[in-house]
Amino acid sequence: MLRTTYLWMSLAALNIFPPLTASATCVDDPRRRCLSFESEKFITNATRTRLEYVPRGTTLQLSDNDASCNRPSQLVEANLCRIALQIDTSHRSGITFELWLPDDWPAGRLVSTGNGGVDGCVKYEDLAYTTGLGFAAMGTNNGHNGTTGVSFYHNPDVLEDFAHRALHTGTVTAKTLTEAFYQKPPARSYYIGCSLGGRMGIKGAELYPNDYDGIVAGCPAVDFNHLQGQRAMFYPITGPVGSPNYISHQLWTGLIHDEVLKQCDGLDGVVDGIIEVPDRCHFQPEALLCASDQHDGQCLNEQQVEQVRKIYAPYTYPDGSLIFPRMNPGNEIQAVQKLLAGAPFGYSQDWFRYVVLNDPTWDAIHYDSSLARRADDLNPFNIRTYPQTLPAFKTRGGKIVSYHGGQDNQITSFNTARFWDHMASADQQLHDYFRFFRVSGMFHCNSGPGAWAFGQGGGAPAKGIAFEPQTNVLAAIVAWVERGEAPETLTGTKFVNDTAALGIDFQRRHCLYPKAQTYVGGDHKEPSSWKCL
Ligand SMILES: *[C@@H]1O[C@H](CO)[C@@H](O)[C@H](O)[C@H]1NC(C)=O
Ligand SMILES: *[C@@H]1O[C@H](CO)[C@@H](O)[C@H](O)[C@H]1NC(C)=O
Ligand SMILES: *[C@@H]1O[C@H](CO)[C@@H](O)[C@H](O)[C@H]1NC(C)=O
Ligand SMILES: [Ca+2]
Repeated sequence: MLRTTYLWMSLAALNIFPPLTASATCVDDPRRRCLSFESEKFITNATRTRLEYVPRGTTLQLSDNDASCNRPSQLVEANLCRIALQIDTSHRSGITFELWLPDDWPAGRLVSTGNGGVDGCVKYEDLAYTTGLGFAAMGTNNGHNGTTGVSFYHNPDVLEDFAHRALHTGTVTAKTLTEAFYQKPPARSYYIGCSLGGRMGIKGAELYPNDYDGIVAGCPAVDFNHLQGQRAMFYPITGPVGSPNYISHQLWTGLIHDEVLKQCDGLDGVVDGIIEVPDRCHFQPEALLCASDQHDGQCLNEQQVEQVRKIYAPYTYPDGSLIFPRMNPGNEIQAVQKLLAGAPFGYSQDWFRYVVLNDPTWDAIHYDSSLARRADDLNPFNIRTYPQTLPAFKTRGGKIVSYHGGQDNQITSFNTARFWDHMASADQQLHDYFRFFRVSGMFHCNSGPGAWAFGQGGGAPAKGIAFEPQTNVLAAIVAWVERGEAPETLTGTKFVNDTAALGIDFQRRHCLYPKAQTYVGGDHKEPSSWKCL
């Protein structure tokens, strides 16, 4: 600050700029500080691609962003300095790096944001969300542009960026530049991400324990190689659209989903479209088997029942050992869009084509479990991300909060429970630094019939709820790191019609795993009608 003021005074003394009124000077200072910041000088092998001062309320046009990222513009929620660099990570790879530095930075918090799928897309919505809360915020393209994995093909350096290096490079760079810009280092460093981004957070704790004080790792894609195998499994089971015994979208959404709810919704004592405790739901598809004289199309034949049974079963190798836990029942309406669409699942197909098999023509219909083993044996750059202990992260006082929706349609929540159990089996005190909340009635990372909005980012509504540890997961990790207040529950909010402006429909206090949400009577929309037992 002193340096900028001095610079400004000396430039003014040289009469380079026209005279300004006192108030104009105030408004102008942050802009000037921003536009004179030569970020690239602090970083090896970096090229500046953007430096702009962005006032709150600006809609940034992201016209050079890869179209497949589907982020053409972003509303900015704070006055900030936007810095973009291109940073080499090797002679044939690099990251697109964005750092947004708000004018007001009272708490000195830095947050790094994650990516999704197999993508290379900066989550601009998370940069906007967190800078709106006063964080300095960083995001990268994870080493490549766009939503496919084609860039991995014959370029292990791009793959290494994706596995761990892009985020770490971005985080270290962000720390350096944040300190240079504000003339003081970040007081705390956080991470927020979901799905692949959840895996990135856990990988950070595993490989770079000093990067973050607090990590929000939503619906994490941990045990990544097996996850890609499991998600490739569905297409050979369903076959392409129109295959013999193909189960149509209509049957999934109209018949099977309704039957899942019929069997499982009420198990928690309240028929509300939400399966509170998915562990208790063991869907029996034979209930839908056609009677011998039934010809109305609202039933399944034996082969279809067998398909559904396979789809909901734990995924195992031929010897019976587990590859990946079973899917979440109740996700059908969303799952038919991708995993059960009678088409290859893009992320898995890309992973096998461009990483595991090096064969861009490989047809995902030929997937079988031997390829899950092959992927996990290959395990490039240890992307697996399935640690049993995180000793260095724990020792330095790092904290992790994870959450996972109980009706997830892309990564089963049973895997996050398995992961937490896996770590708990090596550390009786795991809750001291790693807490997992099961969010009932949430699909993948957001949306669903449950109380699913809790400040997780990714465009989820957060304005209608307080930035408090009870109701906002980012506030929860901050409170845990900065004040030692460990979260006991995570209150989710269901907005009317999922629209914050329409007000709150209901809230629910999601339980700290392994506690289970339990109805104790009264209006089911009241949080007090439920207890974590
Ligand atoms: C990715 O896109 C950015 C623009 O958003 C561009 O500057 C960069 O060169 C691209 N990177 C690659 C590897 O194509
Ligand atoms: C940075 O650039 C120098 C000089 O071109 C090169 O020797 C070095 O390998 C580069 N480092 C990285 C990480 O790309
Ligand atoms: C709820 O949202 C749907 C879909 O966005 C919309 O068609 C409908 O009008 C909304 N209803 C209300 C009450 O706002
Ligand atoms: Ca229910």
